[in-house]
Amino acid sequence: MIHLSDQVRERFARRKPFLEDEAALARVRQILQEIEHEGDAALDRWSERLDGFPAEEIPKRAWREAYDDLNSELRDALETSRERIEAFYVNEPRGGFLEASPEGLLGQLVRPLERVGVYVPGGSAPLISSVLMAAVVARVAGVGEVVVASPPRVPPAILAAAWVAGADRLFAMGGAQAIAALAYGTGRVPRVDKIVGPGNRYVILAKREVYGAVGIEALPGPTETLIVADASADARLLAADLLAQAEHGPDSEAWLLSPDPDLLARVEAELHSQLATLPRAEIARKALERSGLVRVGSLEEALELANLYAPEHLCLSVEDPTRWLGRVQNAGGVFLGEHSCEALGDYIAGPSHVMPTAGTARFGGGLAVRDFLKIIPVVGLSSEAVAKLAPLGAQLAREEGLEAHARALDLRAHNGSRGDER
Ligand code: HSO
Ligand code: ZN
Repeated sequence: MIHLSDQVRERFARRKPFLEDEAALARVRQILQEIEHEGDAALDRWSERLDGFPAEEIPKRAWREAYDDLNSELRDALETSRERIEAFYVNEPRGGFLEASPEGLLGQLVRPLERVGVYVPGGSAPLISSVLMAAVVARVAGVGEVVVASPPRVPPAILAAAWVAGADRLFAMGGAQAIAALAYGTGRVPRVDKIVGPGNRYVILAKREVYGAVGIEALPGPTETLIVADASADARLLAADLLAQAEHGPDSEAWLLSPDPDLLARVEAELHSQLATLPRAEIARKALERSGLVRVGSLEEALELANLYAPEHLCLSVEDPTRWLGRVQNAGGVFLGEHSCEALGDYIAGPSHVMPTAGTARFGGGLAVRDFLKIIPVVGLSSEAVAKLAPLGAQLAREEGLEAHARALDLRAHNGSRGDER
């Protein structure tokens, strides 16, 4: 399981979301087309065929009941998670007007989106935290209506989380059919302006296909972590953190990069012993087979490889982690030191755990308030500013060969002296 750095370099450099599965893409396109044209009938047909149930809206009353049925410790944990997400994002710029210049009114109008869809994957582990990690951020941004979609049967804990997050509507529907319904709208499902949230390959392909009809934040998929560790790290904690990501699914990846061969050997032994009692050991083993432990020449090389891989989660389990922060270029989120572990980030630290995967951290960041806003430039210049700028604009227009533009500007340049000419 221990690789050398040059064995992984090529692989790290070639990462991208799985977008080339032709069979899956053909199926997704069929689902999208049918739902766009037939609406609810096609939505129910695909939902029954793929998930065993027609799509259905679950009323808020049921969310409330699910919440009331939770034990009080779990309710407290959910509330604290929500409060910490709110506190983390509340200072990000939100709605309003950003003034660029005092020459009249020149600036940017910041508007929250009217309606967003939050996709929450189903699968063997119902990720209740993912409801909060997207819906609460949308709420903080001031989104008008937050519509959650999750595959049937929706577990009660997901309903309870939607209640705590303050979502507005929830539909039991999953996969490409849920993305289609949110993107195009059906009789029952309202059309949204943007869809956010992670998913499997069908969801990722569907999100990419509907982009344009609707916005998407990114294409988050199977989770992954990359830990950089030096001799100061605790092998037991490292193994626990690797397994915490590996247990998500066989497509997940968990990497440990270290220049210390003794540490790598100790972590390998720890993985074996911790796997022995892990309920999801089979899944974790598969994920670890796709990833693993890597011996690097130095911590510098580890950081270089980490930037190449662009992990969703970069964990720095080294002596003075803050010192290495300056070297981080590509990562969805950074976790400093062996105690600020990724599992804290998954649930309760504050930042949304919806982060870029599959190398997309090269160009995108984690879900945040700005993903739920749009910015509208406003131009309302004073007449002095117009008189000064219009001749310059006219020159540029004539250089482009666009005479009508130039004339429109000429008329403004003389605006101030119109009275005198008469
Ligand atoms: N690690 C996942 C989030 C999650 N973990 C939810 C547990 N529950 C993607 O960041
Ligand atoms: Zn996780």
